[in-house]
Amino acid sequence: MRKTILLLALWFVFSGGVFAAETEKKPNVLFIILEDTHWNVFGSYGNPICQTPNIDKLAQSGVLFERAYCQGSACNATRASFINGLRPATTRVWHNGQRIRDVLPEGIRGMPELFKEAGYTTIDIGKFYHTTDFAPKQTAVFDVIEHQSRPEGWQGPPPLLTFPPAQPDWNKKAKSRKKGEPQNAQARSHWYSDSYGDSGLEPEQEGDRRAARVAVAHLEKFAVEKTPDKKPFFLALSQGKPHTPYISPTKFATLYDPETIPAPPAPFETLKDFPYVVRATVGGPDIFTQSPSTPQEAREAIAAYYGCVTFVDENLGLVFDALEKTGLDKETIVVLIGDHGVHLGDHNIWSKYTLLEGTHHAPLIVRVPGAKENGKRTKELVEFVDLLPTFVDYCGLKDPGHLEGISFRPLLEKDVAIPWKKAAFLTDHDFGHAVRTPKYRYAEFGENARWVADGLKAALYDVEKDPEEVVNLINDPAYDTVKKELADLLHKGWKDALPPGYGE
Ligand SMILES: [Ca+2]
Repeated sequence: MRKTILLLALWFVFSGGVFAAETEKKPNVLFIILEDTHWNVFGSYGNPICQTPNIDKLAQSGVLFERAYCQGSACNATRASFINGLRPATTRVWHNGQRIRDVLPEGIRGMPELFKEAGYTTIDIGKFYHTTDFAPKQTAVFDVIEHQSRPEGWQGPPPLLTFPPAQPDWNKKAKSRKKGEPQNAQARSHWYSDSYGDSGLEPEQEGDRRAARVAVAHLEKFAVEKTPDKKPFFLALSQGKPHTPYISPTKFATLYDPETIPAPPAPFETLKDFPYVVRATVGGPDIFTQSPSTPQEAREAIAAYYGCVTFVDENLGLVFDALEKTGLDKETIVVLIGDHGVHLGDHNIWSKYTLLEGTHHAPLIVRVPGAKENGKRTKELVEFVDLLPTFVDYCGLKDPGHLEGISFRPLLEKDVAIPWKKAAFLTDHDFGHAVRTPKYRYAEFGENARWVADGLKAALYDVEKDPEEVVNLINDPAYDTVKKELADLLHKGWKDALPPGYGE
């Protein structure tokens, strides 16, 4: 008996008191998914203007990943990838038009299925998969679905909170550049992607605020439950912002003065012969759809985007406060991501869908109670496909055997520098594939790159020296060896880039 206690004590000391899959109570998981989030928009990532005090507090008490990369280039592809721990080549979900139910191979079990099988209560608040209709079977696994359409035949509980309908105040004007709109365009433009500014709603009328309120209500309900067989929870909370349209309540829409916003980095000229040139010259898919932004419009849109981010931060502050007040913060893993990145006017590009840094580089903050590295930041490369393996590791989920990432738990608990992934692997349906190492980005534009014409077939950036990606080195003979090494890495694939001892 004494020996057992001693061994247990030793284990606790050496494990740092962090959750262990089999021997400890399973941790709860709060998985926060923001939309289209620029990798450095939070104060904790170095943004000097955009205010995100609540997210920064999470970063200060957890681990901030400076180099986190999603695998797909838009909602549907990236979500199908990280939810299932698979890369787009395996999910077969490459773009936003594909229904997951038509293409995802049979037998794949992702976050909802694995958490539920492991005895968790599974709660979805807001968007999880791209749409419920795309993934009805997977969405139906959730025990609770709020602020998201429910699959046909789903028999879960009614909403915990109800809210009155919200009618925007049309006198508050969001800016819209959509041309040829009908006469009621001023009102309709509030909901168009191609607009920015005031949403015409009060904060408490906004869907994102309401989703946060629902999350708070679920946390408070969980905290007072006393049943002996109480299950841990997996709560996925999404915020629709800062996706376009960049509209938010007055307080946030007017928070940042466009005159104080610097012009976007990376001039358009650096894209010479690139497949993105058409998009960058005739307009983007989400905002400035008709023609490129003027310098003034770019500053205004970025200010409006920052307003959306600060609004989201305030919403999350309510959730983080509830975690602390209930004491659940001590037994809950918190993970915050942007589902993918976004270009805010760099290279004349708005939106995503490129093989440049803006699309796949996204924020990732993780707080595991008691983890040794909490309070630090890491430059090690992680991929969003690593999220599910990490949950498997911490939460005692059954490994489904098909995962294409690795648990980054060692990065949260390491005492010394350890060898880590050599590269992140990135895809875009229209443009091809890329590999990102700590120093370089190398991209090959594929057959789907509809606008390649006689332009470049590949691109190489020294991102360490040139973080804005303005000097394409692909035709520079001094980089021939680097080019060959990176092309080999890209063609060999992700398994070859794993740390020693993984994937063998
Ligand atoms: Ca998105």
